[in-house]
Amino acid sequence: MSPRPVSTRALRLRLGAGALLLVLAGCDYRQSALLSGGEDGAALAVLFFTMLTGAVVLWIALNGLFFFVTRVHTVKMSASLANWLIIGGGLVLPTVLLGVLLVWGLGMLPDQRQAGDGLTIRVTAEQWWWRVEYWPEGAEAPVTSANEIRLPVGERVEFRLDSKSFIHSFWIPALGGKMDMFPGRETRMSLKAVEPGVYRGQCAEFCGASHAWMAFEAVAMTPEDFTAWLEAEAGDAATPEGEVAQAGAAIFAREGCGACHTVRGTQHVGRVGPDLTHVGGRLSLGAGRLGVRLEDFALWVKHTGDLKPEVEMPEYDHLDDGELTALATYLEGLE
Ligand code: HEC
Ligand SMILES: [Cu+2]
Repeated sequence: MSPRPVSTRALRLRLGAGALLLVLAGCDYRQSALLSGGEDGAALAVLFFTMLTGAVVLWIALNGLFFFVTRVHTVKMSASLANWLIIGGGLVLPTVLLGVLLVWGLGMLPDQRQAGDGLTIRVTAEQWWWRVEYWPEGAEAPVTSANEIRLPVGERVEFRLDSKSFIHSFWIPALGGKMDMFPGRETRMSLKAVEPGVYRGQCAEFCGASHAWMAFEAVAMTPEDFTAWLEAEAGDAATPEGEVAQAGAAIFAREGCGACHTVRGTQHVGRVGPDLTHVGGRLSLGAGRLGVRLEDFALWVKHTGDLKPEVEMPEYDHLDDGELTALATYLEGLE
């Protein structure tokens, strides 16, 4: 039996629906600029919806007018009425409307950069990950972390941003606007999260082969949870428990991972890659590339370059499965 012929129209519809599904499959509500988990995001969402509403109203009005004069009221217009329509509708109205929008939009910019309430988070963009330092008010040394931003709700947190070698852009859509990160020049912004939750940030400036894999989790926590978390984050790494984890720690030392990675409380003090002191307590691995299950750690170490093109970490594909499991157990235990 031959398959039922499909009409071109049905085919188009199906293709359209398929394409829409594909686009929607990319949706991650945690990374929506319309979610507004914070004060700044909410202000930008209002701006967006106002502009959207304005655009829809104008579109309907203009098409309505067009329909009216071409189908309903097809008498010839006087030249002076036509002139007034062009001057009023084509020049004065858009100038006034766009002017108001411009002033309103620009007026929001200083708010996005207002001073914080005490906590400063320094973020340096690297290829392709985020070096993160927490500076509570009056601190003499930072608490170093990576690839995750945690912040207390109800407090305005100041971000100081820069970059090691390329231009990147720091963006947590649900919390606020984006800000470029330049090598050798510090930029600033501030964010006030309101709703506790896990949001997603993403580099918003094309920076090379793994740009799309340069993301992070942003966790807005109650102030009490945040204080407890920061205190734990400031502490040294947990000592490996159990034979497998200890074997993993030995492999970590033998393979020279410490040349690039710091694990506080051990002899490993490398600064080329992310601080791994509490890597097991993070929500993602490789700047949002993988999860943090045991398999993810093993996969990362063995297939780094496949997972992230041009990554600045060598691949350890000479390790056998037992060694990889041991290493992964050690890393996962670094909570
Ligand atoms: C030449 C420097 C270098 C060496 C050696 C190195 N790494 Fe890395 N490592 C990096 C860099 C750079 C990244 C960040 C990659 C990215 O996400 O773009 C990274 C990321 C990681 C991450 C993810 C961290 C996070 O915050 O998500 C883990 C885990 C890791 N490395 C483990 C290891 C282990 C285990 C070894 C040894 C077997 C090792 N690394 C050796 C440079 C290195
Ligand atoms: Cu980028």
